Amino acid sequence: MKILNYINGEYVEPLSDNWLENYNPSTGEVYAKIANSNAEDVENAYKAAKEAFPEWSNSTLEKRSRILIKIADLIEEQLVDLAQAEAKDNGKPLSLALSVDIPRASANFRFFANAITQFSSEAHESTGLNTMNFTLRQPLGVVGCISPWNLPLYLFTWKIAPAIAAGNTVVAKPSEVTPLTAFLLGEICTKAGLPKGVLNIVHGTGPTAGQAIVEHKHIKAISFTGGTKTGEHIARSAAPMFKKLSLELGGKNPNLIFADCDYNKMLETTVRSSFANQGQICLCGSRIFVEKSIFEKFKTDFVEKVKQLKVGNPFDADTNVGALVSKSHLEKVASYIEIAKKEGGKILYGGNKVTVKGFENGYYLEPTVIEVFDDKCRVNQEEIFGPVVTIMPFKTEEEVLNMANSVKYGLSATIWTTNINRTMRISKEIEAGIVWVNTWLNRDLRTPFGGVKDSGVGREGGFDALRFFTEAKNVCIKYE
Ligand code: TXE
Repeated sequence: MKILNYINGEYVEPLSDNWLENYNPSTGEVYAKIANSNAEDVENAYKAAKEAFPEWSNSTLEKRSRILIKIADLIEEQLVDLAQAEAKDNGKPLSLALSVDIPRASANFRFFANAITQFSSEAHESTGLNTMNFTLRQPLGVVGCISPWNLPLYLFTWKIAPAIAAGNTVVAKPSEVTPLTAFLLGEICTKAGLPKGVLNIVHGTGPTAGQAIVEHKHIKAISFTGGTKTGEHIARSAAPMFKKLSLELGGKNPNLIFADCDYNKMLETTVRSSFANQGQICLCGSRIFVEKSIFEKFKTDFVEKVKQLKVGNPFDADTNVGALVSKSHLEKVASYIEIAKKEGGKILYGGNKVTVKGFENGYYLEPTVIEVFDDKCRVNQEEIFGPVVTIMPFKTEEEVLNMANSVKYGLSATIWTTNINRTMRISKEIEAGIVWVNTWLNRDLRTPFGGVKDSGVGREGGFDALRFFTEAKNVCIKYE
């Protein structure tokens, strides 16, 4: 199988005839070749996008909205095929792709199809001066969208949908580790009647194809989700060109568990927030802080629940934890377990690679729970991005807040308490872009999504995304 670029509404081979190998992480086998595109392919994608821009940016909102809804419908119709593709390409449980990834990809298009019809700009009347100001919000032109491997179609469409809804045309690159569903999206867009060149999908590596998008002189904005180091590199390349940048980067999110919480609900959700998608979600709560009075009970109950998680092949209906995305990522995550041991952490459960019968070469790891004794240790400070969590007790609100804020990241935080005063105090003081109280991964697509500190800059979601993908222009009219 060949994963081709989608440029100007057609599937095309990379000009260099260079290919990468695409692995199935649950078996460790290569099952497809991926176009290894270079700057020339990106240039062709840019040209198609540039040509499509005038007509698309002047199309009616009704037309754009109708096409986006059609794309959403087609994704829904192809739910099972797309979910199977995602599970095969990424290693995640099929059940998760069926219930979360693909429905959310469809929801992204449906949401922005509606949002664009409600997006409006401001007017400022300077009373007494006979002046009227209004703001035009115009699409930027050709924009770049670069996405990671953990939630492939989900995050790819989270960028593309608002970009095209706002009237831009796009050059997009999915992760070279999980390109399959992005490849399938091309055909869906054609079927939905998206005009040629509005969305162009280029496959290839970050340093070559990705970098060519970032460095392209006429690509006006970059919306990126991925690792913090890559984000830093992209910012360094794009900032001198004065491009608009939205960077959604890593996280090391704290869970603050107080003794007065709804214990059972907390326990169940904390298992999910620790190990969903093999812990490979930037929003996973990888640092668990528990109030001292319930710490021992929590440890026992949590480990008991984690033991019940079944590590297995993504296609088994009862699999809870699938394969990690790649061999190199498995090795990276496993190396942190060794670091934890050296640092004096106590492995309460897991820590070993798993051999799954019939899938012996897949990249499986036990869900791992580590008790740490110093919140400054590396496993508690660095993003591991796998099925590994740390736990620690705390005595006071002040102490836990200090520990929660002690990392360089600031994406999300989860607080478990029934005390409304404490909820407010912590929500205001915690360094995070998203705070969940008594819930996790509860998303309303209208809300601003993004992080502080090394977790990125900018906000996606709702009108924030539409503002990012448009330029505000003030028009000031003096009248007599
Ligand atoms: O991501 P990369 P990687 C974290 C996680 C993980 C680490 C590294 O800790 O272990 O990042 O993962 C493209 N110019 N997250 O290396 O490289 C790349 O091709 C332009 C958190 O796999 O950041 C891919 O499409 N693009 C995260 C995308 O960037 C470049 C999700 C992301 O890949 C590029 C994934 C360049 N120079 C990993 N270099 C989250 N926030 O959810 C790479 N890319």
